[in-house]
Amino acid sequence: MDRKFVVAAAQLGPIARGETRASAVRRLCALMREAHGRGARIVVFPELALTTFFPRWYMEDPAEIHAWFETAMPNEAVRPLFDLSAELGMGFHLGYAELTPEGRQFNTAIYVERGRIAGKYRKIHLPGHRENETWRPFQHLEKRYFEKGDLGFQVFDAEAGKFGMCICNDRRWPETWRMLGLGGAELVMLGYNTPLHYPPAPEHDHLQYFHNELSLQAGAYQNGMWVVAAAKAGREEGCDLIGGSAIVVPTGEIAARAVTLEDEVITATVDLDRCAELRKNVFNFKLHREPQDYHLITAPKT
Ligand code: ING
Repeated sequence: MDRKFVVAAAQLGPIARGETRASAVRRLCALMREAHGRGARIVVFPELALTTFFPRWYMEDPAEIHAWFETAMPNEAVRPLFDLSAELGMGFHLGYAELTPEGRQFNTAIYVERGRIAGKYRKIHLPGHRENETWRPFQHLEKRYFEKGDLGFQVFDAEAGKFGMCICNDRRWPETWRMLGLGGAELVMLGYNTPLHYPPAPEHDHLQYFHNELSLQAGAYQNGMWVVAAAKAGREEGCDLIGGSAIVVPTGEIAARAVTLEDEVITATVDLDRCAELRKNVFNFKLHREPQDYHLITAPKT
C-alpha cells in the first residue's frame, strides 16, 4: 500500500442505552461505506463504539456490567463490519469494552487490516473515579470498570507504515505521544467520549474543544506524526459529548474537522513521508533529545 492515501475519521452520534450492537454495527458499516466512497483506505471509529458510554452510570451487578463488554473479537455482532472491511479492502480502528476469558476488563482498541487484527491497545490513562460520587450529575467510572492497560504503547506495522493507537484521556498526556513517537509511529489513531461538562472543574467546560485540539495538535507536532481522532458525540442519555473529530498533520495543522454532533465522515490525504519534515529536523530525537535530564518523567510516583 502506498505511503500516500486517504484516511477517514468516522464520528458517531449518540448511542442510546438500549441500542443493540447490531444497530451500532449497521451505523459503523454505513460510515465505512461512505468513507470508502470518498476514497479512504482506512477508517477510524470512536472509543467504546459498540455501546453507549456506560461508565456514566454506577453499577454493582457483575452481570449488568459485563453486558457492556465483548467476550470475543471478532464476534457475531461485529462480523458484518469485519466482512465489509475485507470486501472493501479497508483498514479500520475500533474501540470497545473487552472482557478477557480470565475475567479482566479493559477499555480496548484494535486496528484491523484485511480482516485480521494487526494491532491492539488497552487504555492506560483511565480518568474518573471508582466509587459512586452522588454529587456529580453523571459518573465517570472508568477506574471502576476497567483495569489499566497492560500492552504498553505499541507501534505496529500496518501495510502503509508504522501505526500506533491511544484512547481518549491518553491524548491529554504528553508521555503517550512521546512513547509512540519514540516507537517510530507515523500515524496515531484514537477514539474519544468526552463530556462537555467536567464536574470537578466546570469553569473549563467552555474549553473542552480547545483542550481536545490542543492535545491532538501538540502530540502530532512534537512527535512528527499524523493523528486521526474520532469522537462519539452529541447528547447521549442526557449527557452532552463533544464532537470535534479531527485529522491532524505532523506540522500540527488541522487537515479536517467534523462540523456536526452526529454520524459524520471526515477525510484527508495522508502522506506518511511528511513526518520526516519534523523527525529529521526540529524533532530529530537522536540529535536533540537529552533523556539524561528527563529522569523525573519516569521516576516512580511518591
Ligand atoms: N473521557 C474524558 C477525556 O479525557 C475527561 C474524561 C473529560 C477528562 C474532560 C478531563 C476533562 O477526554 C474519557 N473517556 O477519557
